[in-house]
Amino acid sequence: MFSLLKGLWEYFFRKDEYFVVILGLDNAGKTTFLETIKRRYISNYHGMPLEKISTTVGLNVGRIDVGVQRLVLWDLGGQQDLQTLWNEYYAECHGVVYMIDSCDRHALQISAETFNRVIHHADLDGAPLLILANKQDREDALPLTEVESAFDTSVESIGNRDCRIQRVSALRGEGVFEGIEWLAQRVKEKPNRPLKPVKS
Ligand SMILES: Nc1nc2c(ncn2[C@@H]2O[C@H](COP(=O)(O)OP(=O)(O)OP(=O)(O)O)[C@@H](O)[C@H]2O)c(=O)[nH]1
Ligand SMILES: [Mg+2]
Repeated sequence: MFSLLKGLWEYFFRKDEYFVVILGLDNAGKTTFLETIKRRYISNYHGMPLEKISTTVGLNVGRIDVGVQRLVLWDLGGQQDLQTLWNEYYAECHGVVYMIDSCDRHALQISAETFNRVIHHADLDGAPLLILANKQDREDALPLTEVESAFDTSVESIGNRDCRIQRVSALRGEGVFEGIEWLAQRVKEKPNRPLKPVKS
């Protein structure tokens, strides 16, 4: 009887855990995005003021519950010498957030090439891709159509995996929640690798 009740308890209160990497060049706004997400989804979370965030050298982790799903978000440093560490996280990853600085015209092409390299990695086959054109609160931000055209060369490599590109302001929290909820839905519907159930 006890094991039946325990089984039922676990069935109803079990959360599936999905791992998501947040990638993009340095200064794109990845850590700001993660902090904004944590403030929304973690009750009583008091992170550091957004304007005090500095460049990431290691890894920032966020665990959030979106409905019955738990997302573990890995925010990695985007500086060039740190990018070599990114692929150490791919083997466990269910989804990718790729962050672009829409105001940095000079870095846009490099960002697109970096994205192209990321999506060619075999460990990310089938992983849904959420591409965020960030800093859209600024007047000098490129419109989404211009950001999109820089990423056109990746269309073939994206193939039929789920992909969404949208405008956001990580700083103001505009667009970010719709984005993360879309990704949560996609990883749930078509997981690219086995899940690790966790208890509430
Ligand atoms: N205006 C504006 N500034 C932003 C936005 N998101 C981030 N920033 C600013 O961009 C700068 C870099 O933000 P980070 O979140 O540290 O960028 P990052 O991608 O984590 O950078 P690395 O850790 O070096 O890879 C900071 O000064 C942020 O305040 C945004 O949506 N709008
Ligand atoms: Mg960072």
